[in-house]
Order: sequence, then structure tokens, then C-alpha cells
Amino acid sequence: MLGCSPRKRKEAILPVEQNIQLDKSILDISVVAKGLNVPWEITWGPDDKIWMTEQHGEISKIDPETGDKKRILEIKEVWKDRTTGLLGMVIHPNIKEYPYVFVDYTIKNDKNIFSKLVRYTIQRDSLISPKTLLVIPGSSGHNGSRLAISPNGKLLWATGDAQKFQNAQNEKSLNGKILRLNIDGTVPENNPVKGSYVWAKGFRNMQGLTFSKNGLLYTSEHGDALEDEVNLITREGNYGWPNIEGVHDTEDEKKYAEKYNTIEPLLSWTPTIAPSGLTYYGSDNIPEWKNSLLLATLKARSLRVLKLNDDGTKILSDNIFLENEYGRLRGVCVSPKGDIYVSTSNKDWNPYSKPLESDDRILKISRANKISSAKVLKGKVASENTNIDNIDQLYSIYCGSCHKDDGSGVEGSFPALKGSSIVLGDKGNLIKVFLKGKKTENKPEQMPAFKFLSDEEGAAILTYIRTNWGNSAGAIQASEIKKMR
Ligand code: HEC
Ligand SMILES: [Ca+2]
Ligand SMILES: [Ca+2]
Repeated sequence: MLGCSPRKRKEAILPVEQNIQLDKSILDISVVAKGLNVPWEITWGPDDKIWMTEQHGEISKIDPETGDKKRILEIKEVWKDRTTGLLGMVIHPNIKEYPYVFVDYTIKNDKNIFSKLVRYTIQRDSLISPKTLLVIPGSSGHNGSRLAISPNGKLLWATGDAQKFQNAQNEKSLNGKILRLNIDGTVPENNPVKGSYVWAKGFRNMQGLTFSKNGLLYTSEHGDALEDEVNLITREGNYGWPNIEGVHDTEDEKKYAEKYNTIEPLLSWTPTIAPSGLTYYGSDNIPEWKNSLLLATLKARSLRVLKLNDDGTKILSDNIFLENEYGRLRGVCVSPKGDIYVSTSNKDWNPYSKPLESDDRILKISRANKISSAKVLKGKVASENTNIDNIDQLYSIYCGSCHKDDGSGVEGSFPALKGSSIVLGDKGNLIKVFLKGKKTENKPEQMPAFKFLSDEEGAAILTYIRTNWGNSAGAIQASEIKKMR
């Protein structure tokens, strides 16, 4: 009889949008929450809720079953602009003894920008008694942000170079470092240098930080125009920036590496992918992904699964999932059951395209028994060297993330190349900008140097920007670039 049968059991409430087919396992992708505003950090809470920071300064809990959002704190002093705002968050894993949550965010006093690390005490559904643990110089970009608690209860903070590259090698500066603190903000007795928070140095702008099950610490880091990185962090390690980008491959880098004993990344990416949230996956729930690092990427708009070797010292493979399906991905966390949650970042300062009404979202990726949607996604292996013979793609990969595929730029951050007098003007000047980059005092962003591209690639890209989107200026030859190196 229709309409009379009692509901036997509670069905999964979240509709399955798509499936992923792995070697053996089938995964469901569903949308947990919508209409969020740049969720920067998502992390699994002791109450089985997803705890989330949104960039403008709110901390909320999301019910993973229903998507209900409950705001638990608004931090009024947060200064949000472009990449700044309320960023990292970590909950102490031993909540009974240490009922703390740690956050870091940007503040601005007059003209001075700082990153502030604050501890809150959890009292049921509120966060109370803020205690400032540390305040370090900040900037309009490169503020790093991520936090983690080590297996022995220390607080780790991945900071950015605050756009002063030399900070990263300067032992006295707390920027461009992994910092290690006691949870009351004091310096641990056994830090490398007595009285200093510095645990490791030589970083540009880290956007991911996670411990593996056996206590190894990993980071993800944004490179400049090339060489995004994932690193395995060791005590007192020097990771090279700004003298070294990615692997030790140029003559200068090799010399520097020998002299200063710098450490190469486990994996690096050129063209860049803008790696963000990083979390360790140790669950049996999705066996194909067990013992991997899960990495959310912004520019590459994908979830990367980086399979580790048994002792966690090498990345064996790099597989790409969800590519171009949900836009920019920023946060990732795993529930004790082994379900994966990923947050989008389509409403942030550097959108790929107009955000959808439903943005930003939190997605759930979970093990399923069968395919239940019309669309089945597969992963793909990241190829060693992207073979770029298509000029649209060449432009898009190296320039499009900032200047946009239609050359329109981002107001206040990246100039439009469409109609730009520099693009259309003197060739020598344009080639110089391309090879050496461009920085203007008081502008929040800078144009990276592209001298690592070949003369032929440079000629193709510069000709492309001079002849596209209604631009009509003459071509640029490889020989003209060669002359100016
Ligand atoms: C990381 C972001 C970023 C990337 C990637 C990037 N640019 Fe830029 N570019 C900038 C910024 C920021 C400026 C403005 C710099 C300034 O004026 O101080 C700029 C300026 C320029 C200008 C001068 C335009 C004007 O009107 O002022 C040209 C030309 C240019 N870029 C070309 C390129 C090309 C070609 C590529 C790819 C090979 C590229 N850019 C990649 C950030 C970027
Ligand atoms: Ca490095
Ligand atoms: Ca290098």
C-alpha cells in the first residue's frame, strides 16, 4: 500500500552528487553544507561536528549529517582583505584535560599588520577566555597560517615570510618558519635554540600542516612562479627559501644547498598548483588511499592523493581527483570513521570564475556499496612533465591564475593584460617584465620572474598576450628574449 509503509530505517540524508571509482572501492560525493564564506580551516571536533573558520572572522560548527551551521564565535578584531583574515585553527586532541582551541588571524593597527595566535577555552558551545599566545609581523599576503598539535602536545604554527623574503632565513624573525610552542605560549625547553620558537626555517608561504599517524610532520607551501612544495619537516631543518626554490637543480642552488645543508621537498610542482589544506589519511575505510597525504589545491582545483611509503619519507604517487568539479579547494579533514570532508574557496579574493549560488561548500567523500549517481569520476595520475604544446594552456598555466584566462586581471591585485600599455608598448620593456618580474612599493602583489621558461615558451606567451582579447601588437621572437637574458 502506497504511503502506508513505515520508514524502516533512516536513509542517508545527503543526496549523492557523483561517485568516484577507485581500483576497487566506490566513493560517494555529497554536499554537506552550502552558502559558506571562504571556509579556511575545517577540522573534526570532539563532538563529531566539523569545526570551521570562515575568513571574515567567524568560527562555526557544521553538523555533518544535516549541514546545520551553528556559529560559536565571531572575532571582531579580524582584518580580512584578500588573503588575510581568520585562517588556521586546531583543537587540542586531549580535550578532557586541555579544553582548548587555537586560532590565528590577521589584525591591523593603523598601518601595521600582524598575525596573532590566540587560545580559547571551550565551554560547551562557546569559546571563552581568549589568551594571546604570540603576535608576529604580518602582511597583506604570505601569512602562512596552519596550526597542528604534535603527539607530545606541543603547538606548531606554520608562518609565512610576510612578503619579506629574507625573513625566511633570518633566525631572529618568526616569519617563514615552523614555530613550536607550549600550549600556554611559552617556548619549550627542548627547542633547538634556547628561548626561540623556531623549529625549522626557509619557507615562503605554507598553507598546509599535518602530522601523520606515526608523528611525522608535513607541510604544503606556495612557491613563487614555479615549484610549489610538500615537505617533511625535521627539527632545525632549512628548507631553502628564498635562495632555493623546490629541488636543488640550478648551479646556484646546488652551491647553496651544499653550504647550508638545505632539505629538498618530497614533491614539487612546476607549473604551480597552489597547494592548500593538507591532512594525513590513515584509515582502512578507503584502502586505496590508506597512508596518503590528502592535499586540497586552489589553482589546480583538485584533491591530490599523495601516497606515502611505509615509513612516510617518500611520496610514491600523485593522483588527481575532483579536478574542475567544484572549483578551488582549500580545506580538508578526516572523520574518525575515515570519511573525508573538503571545503571550496570560490568566494575568495582570486576567484577562478563567478562563484555559484551554492558556494562555498563542504563536500563529503565516503565509501559506498554501489554506484548511485549518473556521473562517475575517475582519478588521474599527475604526469611528470606537463607537455604543453597548446599555447592557450601555456598562458593559462603560467599566467592565468593571476591575470585570468580572458586577460581581465583582478582589480586591485593583478593588472589586466587586455589593453595594457605595457603589453602593447615597447617590446624590450615587456620582455624585461617577463624575465625579471615587477614589484611596485605598496602594491599587495608582485609579478614573479619567468626566466625559467625557455625563449620559445616566452615568445609564444608574449605573442599570445599581444594578439589576444582585442590586443593587436606585433609578435615577439625567441631571439629577442634570448638577447635580453
Ligand atoms: C602570481 C601572480 C602573477 C602571475 C602568475 C603572473 N603575473 Fe604578471 N603581474 C602580476 C602583478 C601583481 C603585476 C603588477 C606588478 C606591478 O605593477 O608592480 C603583473 C604585471 C604584469 C605585466 C604588466 C602589466 C601592466 O599593465 O602593468 C605584464 C605584461 C605581465 N604581468 C605579464 C605576465 C605574464 C606574461 C605572465 C605569465 C608568464 C604573468 N604575468 C604571470 C602578477 C602575476
Ligand atoms: Ca623549499
Ligand atoms: Ca630549484
